[in-house]
Amino acid sequence: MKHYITVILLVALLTVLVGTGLSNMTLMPQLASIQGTFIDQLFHKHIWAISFLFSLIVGFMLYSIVVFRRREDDEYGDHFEGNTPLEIVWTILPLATVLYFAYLGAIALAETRRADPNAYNVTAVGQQWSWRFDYTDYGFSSDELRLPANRQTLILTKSLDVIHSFWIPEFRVKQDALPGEGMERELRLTPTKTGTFKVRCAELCGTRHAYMLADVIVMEPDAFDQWVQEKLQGPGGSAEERGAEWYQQFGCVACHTTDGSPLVGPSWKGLYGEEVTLADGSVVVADEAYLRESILDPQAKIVQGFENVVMPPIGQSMTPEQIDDVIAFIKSLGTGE
Ligand code: HEC
Ligand SMILES: [Cu+2]
Repeated sequence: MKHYITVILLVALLTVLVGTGLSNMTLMPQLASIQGTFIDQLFHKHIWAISFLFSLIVGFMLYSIVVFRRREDDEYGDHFEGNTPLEIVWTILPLATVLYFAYLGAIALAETRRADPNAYNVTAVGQQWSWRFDYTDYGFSSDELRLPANRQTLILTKSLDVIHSFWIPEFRVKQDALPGEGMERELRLTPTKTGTFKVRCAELCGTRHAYMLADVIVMEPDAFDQWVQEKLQGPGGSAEERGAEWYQQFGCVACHTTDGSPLVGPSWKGLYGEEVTLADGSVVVADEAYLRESILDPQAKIVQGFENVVMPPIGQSMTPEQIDDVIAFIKSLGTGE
């Protein structure tokens, strides 16, 4: 009996030490959304559950190793087989714990999906290897995600090529972006802190997966409305300047450079008017028609040496004017001859 009391006290003490230690370590980035609070509450309960389990196992083990170690004059220990009451206890207790956590998890999941009827809509489009945000209520797109603080945004995720995953660690919640018609998924975000965060892709999606980041800027509602007004006016300037903007916004920048160094796709420097060798060995001149076709139907002509990467059909989400602007931008990067 004396042994049991000592071990129980030891386990209780260890639990408090380990649990307090883990709770005070900064295991997670700052919390910046309402949905994230439910995830953090779950984490908090898990930390105490694992602290107790750890202490139970390690406490019993250390105590036995020290107190019941073999001494010179020891006999062999008693031999016994099974202990029915103990087995019943260690089946029912873990089962009850797991069911309890499943229940907590289901409630937390429901809370993160709680809909605000005033939520406004943004479609997050993943493609290798960038994000684009379509503000469908307003009709413009952006390569950074700007959100007003303390208002819910309903994010629809989708992908143009492979499976990506939309994740802002400070907001905790995460959603896959899937390719294909009708495969959009919902994610609700209510940011609680202004500041700059990052969306990252949480699903390994190819060579430059680690660089698939986008800025998330949470703003005061007034500043957000002002930004919306600016975006609604569209980028001003010449066709080249607008083209440079689309180059960023539609994610061409993830695969094409403008300085001559090849990335995942060929560089655009000096591309216009150049003779391009295709995968089948034929040669074409990179005129406007070729560029337009390469953007709208990337698989029609494959450039030699780039057979292994599939350019996503981004051109289909661009307006003809935007494509004209991009072509003007490519022309401004010098001609082949
Ligand atoms: C995932 C990487 C990727 C992205 C993003 C991408 N491309 Fe490409 N692009 C390629 C690859 C690879 C090739 C070469 C193979 C081919 O012809 O399909 C290519 C070829 C091209 C060509 C022909 C280039 C040449 O040297 O003949 C043009 C023009 C082009 N892309 C335009 C665009 C535009 C405009 C965008 C953005 C709207 C874009 N690309 C986004 C990978 C990409
Ligand atoms: Cu990705």
